[in-house]
Amino acid sequence: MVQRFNNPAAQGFFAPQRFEGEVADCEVEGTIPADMDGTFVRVGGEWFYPPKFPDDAALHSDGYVSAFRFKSGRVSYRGRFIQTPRYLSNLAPGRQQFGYYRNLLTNDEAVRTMNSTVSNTAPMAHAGKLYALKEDALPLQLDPVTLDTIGFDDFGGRILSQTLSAHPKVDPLTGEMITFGYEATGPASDDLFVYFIDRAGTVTREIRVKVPYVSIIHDFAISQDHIIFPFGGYTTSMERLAQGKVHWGWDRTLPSMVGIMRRDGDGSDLRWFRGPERCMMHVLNATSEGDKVTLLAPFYESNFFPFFANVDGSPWDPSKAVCFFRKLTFDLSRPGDAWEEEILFPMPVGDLAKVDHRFNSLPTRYGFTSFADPDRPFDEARAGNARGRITNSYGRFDMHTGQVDRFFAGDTHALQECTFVPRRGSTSEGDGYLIGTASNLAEMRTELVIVDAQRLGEGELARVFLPFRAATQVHGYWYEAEELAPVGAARGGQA
Ligand code: V55
Ligand code: FE
Repeated sequence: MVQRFNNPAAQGFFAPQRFEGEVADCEVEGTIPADMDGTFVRVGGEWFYPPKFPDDAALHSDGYVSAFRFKSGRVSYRGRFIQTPRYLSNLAPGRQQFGYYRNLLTNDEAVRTMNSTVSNTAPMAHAGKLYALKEDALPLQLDPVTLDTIGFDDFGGRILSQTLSAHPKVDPLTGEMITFGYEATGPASDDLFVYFIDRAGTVTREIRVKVPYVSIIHDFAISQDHIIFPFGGYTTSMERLAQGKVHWGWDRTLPSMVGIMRRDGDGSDLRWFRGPERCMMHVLNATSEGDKVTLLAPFYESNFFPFFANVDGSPWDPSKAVCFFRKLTFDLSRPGDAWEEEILFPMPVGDLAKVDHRFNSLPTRYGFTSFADPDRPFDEARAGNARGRITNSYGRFDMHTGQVDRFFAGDTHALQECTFVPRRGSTSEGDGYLIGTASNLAEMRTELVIVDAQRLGEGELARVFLPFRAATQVHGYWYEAEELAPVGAARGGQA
C-alpha cells in the first residue's frame, strides 16, 4: 500500500503519478524539422514514495528519465524511473526509508550507509554512453534505448571523487570533457577533485584542490584557458548533519566566491575571488583573453530554494530569489580578490540558461532561457491560480545588442528549461532549434515545443502532444543519433 500522497510541494500538475510509459508515434501539430535526428533526454524527479519528512527538499525526489526520439519528422516518447539503490530498496517495504536531502544520518537504520542518491538532475552522454547525474554521487549509466539503469560508473576506477557534478563541460574544439566533484572525500569535506576525460571516455588527468568553505558548487564554467567555480551562501558541516537537518542552510554572512585556475596547470594557481551575497547556481559561458576572464551567468540575488532554510532563522524572502543575466569580469594580472559585475538585461530571467554548446568556452553572443513575461495573458479560469509564477516564454538574449527575441508558449502553459539543438550542417552560433516541454495546466498534459532559435517571435514550428503529465525535468540535453551508441556496440575514438 502506498500512502496517499499529500504534500503541498507537489500537487496538481506536479502530483506524482508513479507512471512509466511509452508512446510509439506521438501526435504532432505543425512540421517537425526533417533534419532533427537524435534524442532529447530529460532527467528530473518524481516521488515514488512520499518523502519521509514532509518538509524535505524537492531536489530529493526519485530520479526519472525520459526520451523524446526524433527521426524522419516523427517523435516517440519513453519515460522510466531511474533504478537507484534508493528506489530499488524502497520497493520491498513499500515506503520511503531515506531521510532528508543528503543527510544519511536521517535514513532508516536499515539503509543508513547505503548510497542514497536519487540521480535526478541531468543527463550526460559521453563516448557513446548515457548517464543520469546528481552531484552527490557518481554518474549512473543508463541504456540509451530502453532507459534501463545499468550501474554507477567510476571510469575504470579513475574517478576517485565520491561525487561528480551534474554539469560537466565539453570543449567543442577537442571533445574533451572537464568535470569535478565537490565534497569529494565524503559529506561536508572540503575536497574538490577536477577530472579531464578525453573524447573516448578515458580519464587523463585529476587535479585536487580545497575549497575555502563547504558549499554547493552546482555548476562551473570553462574557457579555453581557465576553469571557473562559482558558489556561495549555502553551507553545511558534520555538526549540521548530526543535528538531523537537510544538507544545506543559507548563511547570508558568507561571501560569494569564484575560484579560477588554469586548465593546463596543477591547481596550485587556484585563486579565490570574493563578492557580495549571491546565489550562484547555473552558468552560461566563460571566456579568457590573456589575464582577463569573463563569466556570463544568470545568478540570483539570494537564497533561491525555500527548503534550504536561512541559518539565522529569518524567513525565506521570495523578493530576493530573483535572477538576472550577469557579466562578471576578473583581472588575473591584478592583486586583490574583487570582481566587476554588470547586469546585462533589466528583466528577471530563469536561471536554466543555455548557449549554443558548439561555442562553449568560446566567445558567444546569445543566451537562451525561459522567463515569466508579465505582458502575456494567463487564462486563470482554465489553468488555475498560478499567475505571476508562470514561466510562459523563451527568450534569445542578444548580448551584443541587448535585444530579446521572445516565444510565448500559450495562456495555460508553464515552460520548463529550454534546450538548444544545432541545425545539422550549420556552423554559425545560434543556428538551430530551441525545444522544451510545456506543462498544459488546463488540459493536464505535457507538450513539447519546437521553435526556430533564430526566429522565436514567429512562433513554433511544431508541437508534440503527450496524453499525460510527463514527470518534470530538471535538465535536458539533445544528443544527435550518432552520439548515443546502443549498449554493447563497439565504441571508442568517436569521429
Ligand atoms: C540543484 C539541483 C539539484 C541539486 C542541487 O538546481 C542543486 C540546482 C535537482 O537536484 O541536488
Ligand atoms: Fe543544474
